[in-house]
Amino acid sequence: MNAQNKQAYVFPKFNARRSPVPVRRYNLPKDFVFGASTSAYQIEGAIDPGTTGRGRSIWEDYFAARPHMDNGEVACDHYNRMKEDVAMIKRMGHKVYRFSVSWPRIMPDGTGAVNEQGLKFYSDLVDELLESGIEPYLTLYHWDLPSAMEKLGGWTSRAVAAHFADFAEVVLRRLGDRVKKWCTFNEPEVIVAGYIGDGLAPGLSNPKLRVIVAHNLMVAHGLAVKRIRSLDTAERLDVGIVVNLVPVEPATKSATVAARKMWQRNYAIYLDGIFHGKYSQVVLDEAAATGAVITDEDMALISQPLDYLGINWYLRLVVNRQGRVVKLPGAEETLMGWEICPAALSRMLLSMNKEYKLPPIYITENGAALADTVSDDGVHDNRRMLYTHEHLSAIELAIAGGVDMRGYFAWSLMDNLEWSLGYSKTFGMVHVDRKTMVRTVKDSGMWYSAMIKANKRAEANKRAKSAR
Ligand code: PNW
Repeated sequence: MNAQNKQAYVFPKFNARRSPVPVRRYNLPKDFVFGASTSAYQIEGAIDPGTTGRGRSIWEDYFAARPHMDNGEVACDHYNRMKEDVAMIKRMGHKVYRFSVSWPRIMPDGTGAVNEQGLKFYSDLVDELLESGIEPYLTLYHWDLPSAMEKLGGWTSRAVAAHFADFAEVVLRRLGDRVKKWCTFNEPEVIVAGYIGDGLAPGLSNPKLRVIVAHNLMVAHGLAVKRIRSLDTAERLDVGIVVNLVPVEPATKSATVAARKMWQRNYAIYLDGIFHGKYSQVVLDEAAATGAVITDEDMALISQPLDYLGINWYLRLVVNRQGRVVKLPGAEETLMGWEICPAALSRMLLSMNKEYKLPPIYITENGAALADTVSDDGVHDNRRMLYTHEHLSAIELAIAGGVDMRGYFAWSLMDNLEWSLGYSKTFGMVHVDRKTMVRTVKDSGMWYSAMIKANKRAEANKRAKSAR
């Protein structure tokens, strides 16, 4: 297919006056930004080293060992449709776009030689975004580790942490003149899952690695932050990290201790390291039992000040006194089996704000895998529209309670490779036809777009009034 006959994207009609979900102005701070997130491996495709110069990642290894699964060979073919995709994002009215760069695309062996073709792809993407009035939010690592790095021990290895900082420098030297928002890691907790046994690359299942990998990732984060700040342009840049947080709520009062421990062990470990400069006792006990080495020097690296915190929010968990997850009667779930519970997002943000001295916060991912209705007149997904509205309302509540929230990114811009779950779990606000690759903005995407416009208009009116 050449560029001319490629039908890029479809915008069905959407009548905001008939919308089942309100298109309204939320009470948000001025300059609050709206956009969507993606990640390199989930959308790019073009993983063939012969034509792209890209190196192999642990996900090719993972899928090679599991040939029955969907894989990332084509994904959304974004590598070949980047310009059309940016045009679509612009037309949707998004002001920001969060994406990740692929380490093996930029440095095929993880260290040493740089693949200019790969680096240029991201440089072109950034130019295209800026020319379209969209601010890029760049994530350095969203799970596609070069295979060569896994051979060194992957995220159990300090050498890999050091190579990561070098990789960060390569990207920064090329894009640091245009990208202002930098993120080291996406979801350390889920990266750890790939080592302790939860169906993600590299596909290990050794529970003893939990704290070792978690801590090493935080050291890698610290090294990268330090490196970025040491480079000339660094004062102008905002550097942060993205963590996935799942509040653990007690089913009964007697489950309070169990709930707290699970939260500390899996999620607060990152917040404690970054914002308190020390881990909780549960984590320290596990570190001692599994041989994780944690020094004061490490903790100083990890707790360097950040310009922002990104939070990916999908679900809450409820546990009983034994610390086992229970389902509450009436709980509504997505196709991932994740409970839809926006109230828990407000509660979590408000309680975190008391417990930590937090920098500005972005919700860097939030969304739902749901069954969409694809028809001739569009792709209907009322529940996703409502889900987004409910979560924005939850954020509004947190803001009213004093939390410094700066933006919201929907997960995801478009239907993509949901890792080991393949293409069946669709989170997009844009539908992607798996055969033709044609993008169709779903009703939720049209609603989101109308909502962004309404909020921008309200903001402009407010400014005009205060100027008078
Ligand atoms: C995130 N959990 O992963 C990732 O950043 C995306 O790449 C992914 O597609 C998206 O969420 C949807 O899964 C998560 O179990 C994986 O809590 C697991 C969890 C949360 C986020």
